[in-house]
Amino acid sequence: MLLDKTVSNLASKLFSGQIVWRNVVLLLILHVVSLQAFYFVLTITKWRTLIFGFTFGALTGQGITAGAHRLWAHRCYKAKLPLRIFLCFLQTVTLQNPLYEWVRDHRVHHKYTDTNADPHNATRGFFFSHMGWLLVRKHPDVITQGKKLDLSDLENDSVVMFQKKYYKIIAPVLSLIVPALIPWYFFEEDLYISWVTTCVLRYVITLHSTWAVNSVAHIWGNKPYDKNIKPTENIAVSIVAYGEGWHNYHHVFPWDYKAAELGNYRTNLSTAFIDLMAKIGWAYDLKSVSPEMLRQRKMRTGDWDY
Ligand code: ST9
Ligand code: ZN
Ligand code: ZN
Repeated sequence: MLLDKTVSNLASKLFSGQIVWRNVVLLLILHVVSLQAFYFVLTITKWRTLIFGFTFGALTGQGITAGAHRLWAHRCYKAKLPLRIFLCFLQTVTLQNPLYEWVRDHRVHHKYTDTNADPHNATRGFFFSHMGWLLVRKHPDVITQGKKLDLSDLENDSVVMFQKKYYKIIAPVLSLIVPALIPWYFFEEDLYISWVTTCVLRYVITLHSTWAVNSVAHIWGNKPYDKNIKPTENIAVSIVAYGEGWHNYHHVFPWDYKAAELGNYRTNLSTAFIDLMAKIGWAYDLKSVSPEMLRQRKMRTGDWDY
């Protein structure tokens, strides 16, 4: 069923000339090289390179979750300048579009979830919502509705606007060159092995962890807060995406800095990070939902059949 939908979606795009072949080719190369990187990881990559690649990659994930998502897209909390710079740096390394664009697409996703105006509309099937949406032209409704959004908070944020202005230069350098130099210089790692591990494999893993929120957590899982929408609660996604898989909750209460009702730190590493930042005073005004509001909403729209 899902496969049928994917194949027919792809076929109709193919014949209407809407496939963006540049992206198809780039993502294909990226995935083929990442398979080679995986083989190296199992055989010849130095353990220090692995530790560096894993730790650095894991940290950059916070640039998406605590940064692009909870700070900039939803304004769940406020952050002082050093934290905004740090999160912007991490998000830049993930090479997932400038914050301005990332946030704009995400806001339109929330406002028009799973309709034509949603960039990764999950009613178009698993593959489309996962990565297919980056391989084809956007539905015109995404652009029309996106242009109506208020993005003045981003336009007034010097960190976001600086990144937007220089993104095409700084992002490839920070994401695809600098990380490879570290194991090469400090651990005498072979430069190519260092590159495929710390740049290509790291990038592919972060992309799929992020994309899983739009695909897996819009298809599989339960709906304790609103049974009438597609987003679900999915623990596997929460683990790989630092707490962003409690997605039924998140779509109902997008302003909650925890993006979850319960979510201990193990399944919500972004909440752990934001709490830590609040302790040192770099994050403040953390917003969350009151138990009473939560109870009422669950009673009204929650799915009690699971
Ligand atoms: C990537 C992003 O992967 C992933 C985001 C996922 C979000 C998930 C969120 C879930 C929660 C957080 C989870 C975190 C988990 C983290 C785990 C960590 C361990 N509104 O875009 P164009 C305008 S990126 C208003 O070219 P096309 C636009 O301004 C990966 N306007 O559309 C422009 O106008 P103008 C790397 C909009 O031609 C015009 O429309 N990147 C909007 O249809 C054309 O824009 C890639 O792979 C809007 N929403 O092309 C591909 N959108 O000219 C990058 C557009 O006036 N993208 N406009 O400026 C592309 O190549 C293209 O965008 C395209 C569409 C081919 C996809
Ligand atoms: Zn969603
Ligand atoms: Zn969101």
